[in-house]
Amino acid sequence: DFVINLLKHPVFLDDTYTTKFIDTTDDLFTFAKRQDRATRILTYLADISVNGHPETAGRPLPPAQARAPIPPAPKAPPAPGTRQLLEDQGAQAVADWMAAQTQLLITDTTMRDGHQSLLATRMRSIDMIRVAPSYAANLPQLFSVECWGGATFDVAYRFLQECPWQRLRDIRAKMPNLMTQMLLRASNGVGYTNYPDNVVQFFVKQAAETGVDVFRVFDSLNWVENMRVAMDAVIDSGKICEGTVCYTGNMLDPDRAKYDLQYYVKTAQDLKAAGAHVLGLKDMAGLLKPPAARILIKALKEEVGLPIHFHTHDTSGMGGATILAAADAGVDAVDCAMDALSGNTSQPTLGSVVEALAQTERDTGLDIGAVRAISNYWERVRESYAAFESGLQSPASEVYLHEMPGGQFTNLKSQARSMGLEDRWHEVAQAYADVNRMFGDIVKVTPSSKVVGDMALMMVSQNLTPEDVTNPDRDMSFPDSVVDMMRGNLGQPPGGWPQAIQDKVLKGEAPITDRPGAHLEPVDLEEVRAKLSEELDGKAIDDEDLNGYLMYPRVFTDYMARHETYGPVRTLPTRSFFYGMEPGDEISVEIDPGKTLEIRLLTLGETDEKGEMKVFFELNGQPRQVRVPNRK
Ligand code: BTN
Ligand code: 3PY
Ligand code: ZN
Repeated sequence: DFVINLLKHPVFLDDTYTTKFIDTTDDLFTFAKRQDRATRILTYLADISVNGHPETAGRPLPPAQARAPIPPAPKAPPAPGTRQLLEDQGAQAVADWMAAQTQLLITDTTMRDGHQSLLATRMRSIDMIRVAPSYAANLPQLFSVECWGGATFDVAYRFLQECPWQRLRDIRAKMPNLMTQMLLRASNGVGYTNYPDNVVQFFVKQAAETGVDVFRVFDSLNWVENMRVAMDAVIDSGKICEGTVCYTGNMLDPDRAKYDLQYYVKTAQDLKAAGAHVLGLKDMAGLLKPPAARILIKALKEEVGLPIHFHTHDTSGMGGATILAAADAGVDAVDCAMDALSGNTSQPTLGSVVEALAQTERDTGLDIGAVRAISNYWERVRESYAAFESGLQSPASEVYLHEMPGGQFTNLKSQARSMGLEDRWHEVAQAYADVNRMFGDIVKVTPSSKVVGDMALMMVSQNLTPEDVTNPDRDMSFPDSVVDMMRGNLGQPPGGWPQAIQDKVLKGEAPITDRPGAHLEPVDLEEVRAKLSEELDGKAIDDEDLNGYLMYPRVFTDYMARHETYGPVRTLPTRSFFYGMEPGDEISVEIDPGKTLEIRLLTLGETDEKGEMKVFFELNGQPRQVRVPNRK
């Protein structure tokens, strides 16, 4: 029946359909027991209302008196911004313009790193899309809005039951004058492992097409050799390639001479030679101190000659000072998060940087009133995510000991909690530092940071000292991620891996020392597409879905299966998504532009002998009931 409906449908006949068409065209499903989207959404709401959401169980609740977030009204039609410059004149013109500016350019990271670092990456698309028009209208001077990549890609599928590509497409459409920005882990794509070259190329091409303008490309060991495939793909797409060096260690400390000024200048020069339009300086843990920033930025400006975009985290509480020092030294652009999602493991506070530089030659040109109004929106949004707050109470200088990235810190802490190690957190921090030293002092950022974290947790949980781990006479098995990294599968750190620990981990197996991608066969994309389509009952697989599958096969197919049951739950308000509804509650859900469901929960019925509960709704004024298992 479905196939007949599909074959007869006018959109199908004129060949413009995709999987999105099937998902958004209910009349294809009117034949059968297969449920329409409204019923699927009611099923989801009933299930969460009866059983709760597994991710918020036992976690702090949003404040009882919390009010719905209302995005600030757009003050004017969006003025032309960086996006127009990119579209009209291309990537190099944007880079030239950046370098010629006197104002300090600002990237807002709230929609990516801000919530990745404070709320375990759990922010839902609807909360971003609703405020995107306010950004476009009221802050057209922003350099870019970081809203994609990093951990947001898999978390969207895995935990939020939404399509990351759709998020990108929607944000892009609502901010036609601002450049969107993503974080790309070079050959590791948006995953934790090295992908075949053609998968990386296919992913970049799709991201550019769906809506990314600026690609911040980094490698988790700063190995430029392993960044070229991704960088070339970005350059070929016509978008901006921000070739990025990660900052680690302590540049002014002679005992950490591996990462000294010369190291950064040389790596930056290599990135320029590899074709970067802009130099990214990524201080993922927030280790760059103000005096070192002055020296480093000045040297990079003079000796490399690319415009510089600086990223840091405020874990130490010193991030704002480092930004001001970098601004003094001539940095071109910096990353900040909107006030309500800034500070601690997130980026420094956007409004405060705007205020600090107002009436100086580096005045950002941003309207501080507009910043505050948008931040007030985020403040209310944040309340709905109380379950994902880390409980971190203050900045801490301990970050200079452990050097954990801001995006990993709260994550590792909750992993430690789930292993019963929360009250030994400071030991985990010390072990993390010890592991770094054992591994030869490496850059720690996804995925290398995850490897260090895995090893640190193992040491604390098994009460192992660094001497135990390095002792060649003491046999032990290492976490898979450690073995994989020592095999060379994340690439090479400067100077290679320390021989003794590598030998111990690999137990005689020979590592690779060239690019991991050189050992991976290209994937036959059409063959994978056909197999996936078959696995999904003949569903048409477009390039976005195929890319999702290539990055995360299981995560993607699990998502698709749940999508069959629950429908477009991305359109639910965040409160209802995580907590369901109470009898008497009423919500509006726009499942398509102009197509709104008015949903009211009437009552929860009895649980029957099969353990199922009947849940009574009113849907657009009509009574509807659905049955869901009562698992309580
Ligand atoms: C809807 O809102 O109706 C659809 C939301 C779910 C996204 C589907 S699932 C796979 C496919 N890929 C997309 O980008 N969107 C659809
Ligand atoms: C990521 O790769 O997700 C990061 O945020 C690294 O800092
Ligand atoms: Zn970051």
